[in-house]
Amino acid sequence: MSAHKTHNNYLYSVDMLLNDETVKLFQGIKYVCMQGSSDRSKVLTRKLAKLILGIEDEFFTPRNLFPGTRFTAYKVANVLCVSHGMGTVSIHSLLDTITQLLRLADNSDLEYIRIGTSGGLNIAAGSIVITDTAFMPNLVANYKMNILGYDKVFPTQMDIALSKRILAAQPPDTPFKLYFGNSIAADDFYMGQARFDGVIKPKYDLAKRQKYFEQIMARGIYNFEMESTVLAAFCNRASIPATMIAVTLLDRLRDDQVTASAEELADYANRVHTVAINYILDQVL
Ligand code: R2B
Ligand code: URA
Repeated sequence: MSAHKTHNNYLYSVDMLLNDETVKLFQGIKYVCMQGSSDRSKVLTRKLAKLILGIEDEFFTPRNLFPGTRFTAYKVANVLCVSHGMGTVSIHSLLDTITQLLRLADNSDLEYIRIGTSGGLNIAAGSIVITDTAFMPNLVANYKMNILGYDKVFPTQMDIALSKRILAAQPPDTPFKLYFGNSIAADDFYMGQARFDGVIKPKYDLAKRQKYFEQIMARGIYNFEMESTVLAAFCNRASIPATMIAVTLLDRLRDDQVTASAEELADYANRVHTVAINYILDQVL
């Protein structure tokens, strides 16, 4: 690594000193799969090891490439499976950090795919939504960030070509519904997603919430989650193709609580992995 490439030699969020040895670990990456949970990232890494490299589970122990405990990164073939925590603030730091690292490691042809969970709007639990454009909770299709006291807005269109390639890689007999539409990145899981089951009693009532849901659906938004705006905004500015594949855990027109059984939730988590894996295998093999 040459000194002129960066003015940082320590990446705080992942507690990593940059030197030839650490940067080398991140060479040869094309696909970056991002999930909130570190455990789910490890599971995906194991599945990919088996499918791409033919390595059985008992012979493969994914190794976290980050020394810190906040985020994790597991590498398998040309895929990096990283965790990003919860919410726009968390994923933003991870996106910057991982992009610095991947660029230092001379990866120039990258694709970022967030593989997540969400609350659906008027679609069956267990459906998959691939995001076209991410909306803020005020129903504007951009990401607003305050820099030096000034509000700045950034476009939040995901990479359509990447989303289309992912859709095209799915078999015709996929046993769940796949939608291509918009998503909304909320500020939190409770009032930020118009719930009634948080600790603070909301001032809105069911009728007001229904009106909000209708305004959301009128914009072609299929699901609530908490990171898509920043993913799109950051990747647009960094010129990295990015999209999001999210499974819905419930239909928010019916429920606030996630009532799916442990088996159903495990099945939903597998679905979203399967969609990403179908794409990566289609490209890699
Ligand atoms: C989906 O699920 C998480 C909240 O439970 C959040 O990270 C998201 O976007
Ligand atoms: N993740 C969310 O952000 N919202 C939901 O309703 C479910 C998962």
